[in-house]
Amino acid sequence: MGTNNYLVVFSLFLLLPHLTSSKIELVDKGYRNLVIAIHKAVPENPQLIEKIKEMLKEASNYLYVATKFRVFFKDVKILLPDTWTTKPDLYRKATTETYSRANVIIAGQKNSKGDEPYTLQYEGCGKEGRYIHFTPNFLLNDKFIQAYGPRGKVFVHEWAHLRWGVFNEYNEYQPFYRDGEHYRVTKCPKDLSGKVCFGNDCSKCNLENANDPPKEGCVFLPEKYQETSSSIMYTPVVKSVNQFCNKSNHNQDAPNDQNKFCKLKSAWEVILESEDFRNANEATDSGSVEPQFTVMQESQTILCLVLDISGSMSGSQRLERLQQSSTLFIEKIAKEESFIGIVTFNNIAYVKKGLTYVSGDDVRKILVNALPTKAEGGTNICSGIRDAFEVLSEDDGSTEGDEILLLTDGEDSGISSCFEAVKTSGTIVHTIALGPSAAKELEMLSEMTNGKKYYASDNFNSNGLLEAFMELSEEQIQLESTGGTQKPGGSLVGDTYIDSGVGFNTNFLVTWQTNVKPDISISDPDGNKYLTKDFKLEEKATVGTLIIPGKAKTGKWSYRIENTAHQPQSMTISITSQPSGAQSEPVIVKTNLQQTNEPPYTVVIYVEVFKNFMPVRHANVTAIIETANTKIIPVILKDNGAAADLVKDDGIYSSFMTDYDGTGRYNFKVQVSKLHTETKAAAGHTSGAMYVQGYLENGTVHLNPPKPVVVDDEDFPVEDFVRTKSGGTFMVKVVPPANQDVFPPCQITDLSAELLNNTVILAWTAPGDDMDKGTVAEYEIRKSKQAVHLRDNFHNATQINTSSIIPLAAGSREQLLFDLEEEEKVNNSVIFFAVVSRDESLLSSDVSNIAQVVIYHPSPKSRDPDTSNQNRKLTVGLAVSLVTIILCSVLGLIALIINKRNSGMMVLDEEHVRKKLNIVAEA
Ligand SMILES: [Ca+2]
Ligand SMILES: [Ca+2]
Ligand SMILES: [Ca+2]
Repeated sequence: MGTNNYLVVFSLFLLLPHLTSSKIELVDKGYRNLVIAIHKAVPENPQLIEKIKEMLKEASNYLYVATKFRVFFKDVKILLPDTWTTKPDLYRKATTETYSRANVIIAGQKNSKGDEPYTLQYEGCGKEGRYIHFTPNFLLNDKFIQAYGPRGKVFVHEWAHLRWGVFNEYNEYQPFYRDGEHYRVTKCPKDLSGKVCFGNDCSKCNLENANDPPKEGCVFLPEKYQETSSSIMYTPVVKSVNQFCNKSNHNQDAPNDQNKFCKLKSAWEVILESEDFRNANEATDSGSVEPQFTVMQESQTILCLVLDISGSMSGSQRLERLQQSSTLFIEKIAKEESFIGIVTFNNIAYVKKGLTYVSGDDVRKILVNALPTKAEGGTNICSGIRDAFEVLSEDDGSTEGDEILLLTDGEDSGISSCFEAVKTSGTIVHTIALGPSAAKELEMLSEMTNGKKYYASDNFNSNGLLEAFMELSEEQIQLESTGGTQKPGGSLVGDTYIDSGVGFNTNFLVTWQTNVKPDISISDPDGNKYLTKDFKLEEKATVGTLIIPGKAKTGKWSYRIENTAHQPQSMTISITSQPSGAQSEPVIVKTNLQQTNEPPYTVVIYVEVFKNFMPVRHANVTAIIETANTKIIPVILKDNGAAADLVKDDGIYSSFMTDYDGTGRYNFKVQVSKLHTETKAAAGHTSGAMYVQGYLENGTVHLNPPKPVVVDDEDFPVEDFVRTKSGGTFMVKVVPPANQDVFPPCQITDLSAELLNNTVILAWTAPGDDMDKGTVAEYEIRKSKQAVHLRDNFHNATQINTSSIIPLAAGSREQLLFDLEEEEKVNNSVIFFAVVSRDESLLSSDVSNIAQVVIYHPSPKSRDPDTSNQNRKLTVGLAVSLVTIILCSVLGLIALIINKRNSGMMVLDEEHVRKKLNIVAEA
């Protein structure tokens, strides 16, 4: 019925990709344009450059073998920060490469896990990750090679996470799993040889007794030299390992992320399905795979404002807002010692100010005075860009590495005529589309140059234009940005919170609409007030700024802005601050938005909330989406490991957006806060290389130093904070028909199963009618003795009666209890479960993750009368917790069966088990 119609409609739904990191190209088997960037705070050390080169040379060879001669690293760019000494003879000037868009970052310390390399990866199986993170220490210090493997091989492990979206085959939190009457090591492939040892003693750890799980401290030590060539996603420490686990040797039983997120598929199968290989046949070895390196350095900012002054700019107070925001940019955001030029355009372009060295307030004033005050005529964006190229060439005859900030409201059919010139210019172009009519191709300029792209609606209250300008500053952290229309005598009132991680150059920026300035009052945490007279008011623009001298006091600040005009007017406030430089790193928020171009054509919003690269948990995160028709759609994002959110408590907050409002440019920002709640930053879930505790060589145990202890949450308290982050713009080209249900419920990813006596307890987070919104109509739950059967042939598996379930709203916890059938009560057998949900339009979700229970009757021997009371309790706890699902919700399990203070070794936490039993009993 509606389905065909729906497909036709959506076949036009080709959306611009939301560019998030540098685009790596694959040409003739060689990856090009891989950018490895060193963070500003890393002390200058040319040896780091050599170590990066060494690592990539080794990685290129290894990758070539691992992919059976399909790909290697052809062209690698190493980007140095501007804090390092400039050496024009050695380092080229960077063009469109930036640290924030780099594929690999070399930066500080990650978290309590110290120097462990990892890849930030949270969009799911087969999806590209965000970046790989190495610490300088990891690159410089050879002691890590023992535990992680040679750096080049580790790089390929991380590369597989980043490029192809495969996951780890080890599980730090669940190193062993029950398999019938035995325990097995969580590894791939099963035949990777080694021994499970307790320190040097390999006789104490018995895996052959289902009644007796491996003791705490028992670890698997692989043989360093063996025949097995798999697997890189387990560990490259073993010398012979140079392949990924494939269809024939993949271990589907291991409770690892690869099985969990990739539906029991092997890493190699997922890799072969990637765009890199989908259409390629096995290749033959063809010569040198040594990468070429270009060492580049960030340079001072050389930027040209390119401002639209066509006739339409005089409408909707666009020109006034352009003045407001450009003034702010020149006065507050442009860095001292940078160069700025100003070009305006309508039918033709005008150079209003050539490249000007920014030093001191007087120069800034001159630049502000050159801003346009009149709007008339047509729109020719390319003429503006061409004049900007001339301005940007004034310093060195070149536009390479320079930037353009293009602001336009205009339709311009000729915009593509300068695409080629822009592409070859080496200039980064940031675009701001103002109002609903700007040329559709505008954002292409940003995409082809790694620039940022924003959309600001004509809604004066939404502050989009100022937020866009703020985002162009690397140093400024936005705390608050809000606005509203006030009646005469009405006030915009609110609180904000300045945490100790920020506080320098704290800037309160107030805008209004008419020539009647408002009455402003700002109170610091001690009640001291800053009034209108303390603000610096711009002559031409309706904007006032207040910079708090020194470091703004930590704590709650309040503002009140009263409309003193005789007519209503719109007023906004935006509060920004800079890192205080204290020991405490500020909380950093980043946004990421993905549009799918296959059914069900959803938008997924992700927000990363980190402090010093550690996830910040339990924050309130809301995305504020402004549609093309200036409708505001708030979307609450969760870090609960359900629906769009891959992993619970990893500092990534996620949600689907299904609520469209017309085609065109949408704009979004996120508000993140943590006020009066306990929030901790903690060592979170990561996709990274495994720290191997030791290895066997000719039968002898070689132990590595113990892995740095995972520090407890208590060591990283996060104080109250607020943040606002502009996410930029995305284009919606087709919207679903308003009267048709096109969105199925989202896939359930956190199904868990437990067995208590003979009762199975299934639990999951409810999806909704439309992805994660609303309520589903029904659940279909099936079971099988084989996990793969449920995955591949769900509808033929045995159905479980779900008539007792009345579905709850999306995000609620659902539970179903039912008894085992008599014939299922076979000791040491396994039953798998999966769920599909449907909405009232009969649209079905994907098959959920697969959960399992192991039927296990403790033998009478284990109830030995000699066993102490304490031990008996443990045995009961054991019976309950060991049958707990293994394939899903690995992290959720940790709390139940693993005492995390013990480095992830298996220890039954009695209290947790008892609590769990009580919960179940109450239910
Ligand atoms: Ca230049
Ligand atoms: Ca998450
Ligand atoms: Ca639906």
